[in-house]
Amino acid sequence: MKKIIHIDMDAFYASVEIRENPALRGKPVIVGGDPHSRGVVSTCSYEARKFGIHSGMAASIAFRRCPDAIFLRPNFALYKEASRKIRSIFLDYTDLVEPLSLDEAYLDVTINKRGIPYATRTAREIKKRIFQETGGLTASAGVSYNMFLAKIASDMQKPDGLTVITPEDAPGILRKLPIGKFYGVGKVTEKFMIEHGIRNGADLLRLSKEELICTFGKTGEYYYNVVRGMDDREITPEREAKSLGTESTFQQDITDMPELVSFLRQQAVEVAADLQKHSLKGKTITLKVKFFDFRTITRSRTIAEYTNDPEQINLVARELLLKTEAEKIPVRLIGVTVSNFYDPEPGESGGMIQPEFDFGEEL
Ligand code: TTP
Ligand code: MG
Repeated sequence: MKKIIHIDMDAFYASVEIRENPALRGKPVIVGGDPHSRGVVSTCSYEARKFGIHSGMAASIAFRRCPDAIFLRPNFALYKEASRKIRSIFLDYTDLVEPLSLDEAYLDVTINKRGIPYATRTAREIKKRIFQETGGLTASAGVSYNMFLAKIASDMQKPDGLTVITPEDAPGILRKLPIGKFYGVGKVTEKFMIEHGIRNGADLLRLSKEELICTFGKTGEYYYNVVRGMDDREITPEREAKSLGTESTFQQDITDMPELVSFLRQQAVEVAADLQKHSLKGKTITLKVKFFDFRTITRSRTIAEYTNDPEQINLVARELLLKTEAEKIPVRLIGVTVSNFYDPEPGESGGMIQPEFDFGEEL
């Protein structure tokens, strides 16, 4: 039997914002668009959820429900940074990691790199490391014997939950599960199903495979199986990255060159470790610097030999840094990326795929 963990960060964007500004802790915090125009809520803290506020809602409605809430615009670079950290933690346990979004991933830990015999213990350790290594963000974990059930489990005791669904538990949980909570059932399908008397797993169980296929096509077969706790999907690891990098936004802009140089060294060490973890070597080293006024520059150099050596990456990145105006202009963010990988089987890996934690879409 497989051992699958699903990890989902709690109130992700909002939690990152609260970490950045601890004065927000305990308050209703809403991340999204402008409440006084046509903005939409991306997410909100659990305190805001008590007012009936949720993702996807018009921010103006959220404002009416809780005028005292703190409304923030999203800061994607920060979320990507946290996402990159959690993914690197996952890879310490298994290469079979399938991210669903910035804050969510499936892990197959049937065989895990640390030799931990229990998936539950692995999940507990991952949660703890996420907390420690992202500056106090919490995640909820679900543990089960397939992807469908692991995802249901992670949602059962949010926030900061750890839920296991065993083969014995599964039938009872699935019978009670509201139809909208079945992964793959979106708002439209949910409405359709409820209109046809399918409100939960128990209702779904009454339908034959033929009826379901007739109504929903191939998805019907999926519904038939998952409501019986059957899901034989395999975890598909992230498509091969074409670059690996890291970046840090500083709490306060930095003007001191030695301090920047020392940050850069840390980043070179991190990137090198990531490359080694993936058994990759690259030839092009790119430095990214964002100044206090958000002006962003990137500088690259391609070296003669493929490398994943922290010293060599650091050396090149530092030379690139010394040629920038970083000494004169306060720096808000720096990052190092290595690309141009050695590819033993050219053609295997498809086109240019930029991982999400590569350069952000910010200015
Ligand atoms: P979710 O995991 O769905 O939500 P969440 O992490 O904020 O809260 P929780 O998991 O504790 O219920 O989504 C992850 C992030 O994706 C979320 O923080 C913001 C973003 N998001 C949107 O921008 N729009 C949306 O409609 C949703 C659902 C999420
Ligand atoms: Mg989440």
